[in-house]
Amino acid sequence: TGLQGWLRYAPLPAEIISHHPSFSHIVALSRSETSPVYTAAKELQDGLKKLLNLNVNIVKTPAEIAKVPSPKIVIGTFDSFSLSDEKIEIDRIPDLKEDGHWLSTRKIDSSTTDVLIAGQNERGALYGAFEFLMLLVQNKPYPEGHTSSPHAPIRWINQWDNLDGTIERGYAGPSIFFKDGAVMDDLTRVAQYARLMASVGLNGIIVNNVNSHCNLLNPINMKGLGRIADVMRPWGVRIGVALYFDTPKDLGGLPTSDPLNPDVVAYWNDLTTQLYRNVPDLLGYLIKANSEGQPGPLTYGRTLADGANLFARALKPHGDGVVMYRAFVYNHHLDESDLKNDRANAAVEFFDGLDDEFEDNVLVQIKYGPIDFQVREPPSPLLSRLRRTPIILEFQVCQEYLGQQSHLVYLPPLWRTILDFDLRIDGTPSCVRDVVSGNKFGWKRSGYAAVVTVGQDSTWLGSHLAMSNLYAYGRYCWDPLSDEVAVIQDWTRLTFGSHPTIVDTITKISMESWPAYENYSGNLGIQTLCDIVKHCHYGPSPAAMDGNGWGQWTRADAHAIGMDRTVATGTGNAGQYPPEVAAMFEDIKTTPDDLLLWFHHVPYTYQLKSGKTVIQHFYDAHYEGAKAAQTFPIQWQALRGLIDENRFQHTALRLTYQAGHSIVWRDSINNFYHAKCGIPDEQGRVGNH
Ligand code: GCW
Repeated sequence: TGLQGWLRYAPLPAEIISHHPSFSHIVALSRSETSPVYTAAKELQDGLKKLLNLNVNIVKTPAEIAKVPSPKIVIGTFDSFSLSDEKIEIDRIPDLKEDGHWLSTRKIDSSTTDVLIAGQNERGALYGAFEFLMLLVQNKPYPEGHTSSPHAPIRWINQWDNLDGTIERGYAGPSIFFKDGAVMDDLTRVAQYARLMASVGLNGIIVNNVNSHCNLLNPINMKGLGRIADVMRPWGVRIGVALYFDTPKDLGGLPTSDPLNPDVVAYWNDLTTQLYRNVPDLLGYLIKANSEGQPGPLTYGRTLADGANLFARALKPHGDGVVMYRAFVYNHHLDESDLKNDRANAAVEFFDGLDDEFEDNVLVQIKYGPIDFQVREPPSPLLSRLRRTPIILEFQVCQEYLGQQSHLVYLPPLWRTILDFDLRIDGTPSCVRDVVSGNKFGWKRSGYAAVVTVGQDSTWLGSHLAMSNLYAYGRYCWDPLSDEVAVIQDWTRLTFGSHPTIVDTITKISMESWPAYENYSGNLGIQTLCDIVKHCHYGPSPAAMDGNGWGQWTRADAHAIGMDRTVATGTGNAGQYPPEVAAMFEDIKTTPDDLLLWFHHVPYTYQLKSGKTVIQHFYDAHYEGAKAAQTFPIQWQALRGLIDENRFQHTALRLTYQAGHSIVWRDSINNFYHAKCGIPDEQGRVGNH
């Protein structure tokens, strides 16, 4: 029951069906059966059958088209509309961006109306078809002359799949892409994944883990990658790959992988030519280098720009392929005894002075926060530093530090803290979303990537409710000003149905989920207090958040807690932001409470703006968070009988587990800090178990 995700097309009630025209034909203005326009026509055909019980034929040759009676649906690009007899007044339609679409109707007579769906390109037409279907499912009115364009051109997914079929940070079974060192023979699930992506406007995917392997580009896998691209292309999804920097040495047998060595350059050029033979519309290369043990240009005494440009030049002769060079470069053997050491400083330090050094097809891919997908972080300061080099902002849909799909955490409210943050670059309005879209600095190509580790599990991510985050990710790439309540309501209606109890319950628990998780996992910007040392990043382990080389620290002792990141007395990280933001974080009085311990080291008795002390806030927040989570399985009971038993039970089990685990979190963390500082809980709850 999970495979269709939010694209279920459950039959509409008879009284609603009777209000819809009985379309008999879909006119696909496309000759090719692998084009996204034709895919759209087939999707419409399938949707109309399931939703309205209509048997609709697809026609595409001019002779057939001429004979088709109304009411019909006509779909194509603006260009194909102009070339056909299906004329529309294009001059009156506002300009659309790449991948944009236009939905409208054409009145034939008093009782007959055609539906028109036009795309700025073929992919745009497919997105228009999905919008039409989603309006239909939700019984929302069909718009007259409605246009929609994406906010950013890059709307991509990063899978962290390994060639052996395992998935790094995957919580839903083995890979749908790879098995035993090679691309899977059966790519049915890959096509279904592309369909889900297309339905929310996602147009690209990097199919393998950033911790890559040289065998990715062996001759057999080159062909396999070609097959993946062929399966996803009809859905308007292009593929790219993550490279292993030492491939010249480890696969090519060269003595070095030095990016300036002519043999290395020739090797990558050749490999790239071969790859383009199999994937002619390759998106490009994603690079994790000099990070967490990966080799990279610094290994050979070269700069990060030398490394990026090596691949950029290899790609250039073949098309519009880009290098996505990750900013996630840091020393993971950092010495905590040095109070100046700070992993949060690493990205700006490593990329300092490189803004003018990259080829024009290099983008820097930056995680949303300076550390690593924590429950709350300020935006990465590097987001304010690059002007010439466009960026990709990296989110994480798989909830590595956020309960790994065993906890419901609806992510858009967290994403909005980043997207809506005004960096005040040059003292002017600079919301992160406007930097990322390319508007701020006039970049032509920039946008979003999210780590999504779907696997073979029939729920895709390991939990039905976690899929709201994948859906929402697409919606936010398209429109970062989307309302998070409206998005979860849409997803719920599409996934579970429109009954008000269903929509209200799922909306309520989803909206309560991130605040609850923050409350019981790590407050005031102290990070998700999970197990860093065992590397599972799951479950409470506040002790593991110090004394590790990873640089994810709290600096908690018997008296005080938090990282001093000020310029005056700390690591200087606050000073990496533009002046107005730097001043806000430098001063403890203007630092918001929810990031207090991210930027300041304070006694447990420090008084917050709320009037509470830090330690009492900890105690109270952990009780509040766990209390909220206790209500989730109870609220869920309202859905019994309103949705299918299978998804009801599957979700009930997870929410019950979450409720229990939130108590484990609450007590572990409260007892840990109580033991550390000895300050009693004003309400006498902590330490008495
Ligand atoms: O969050 C960390 C993860 C690693 C991951 C790394 C990265 C793929 O714990 O598993 O490696 O980030 O983003 O490269």
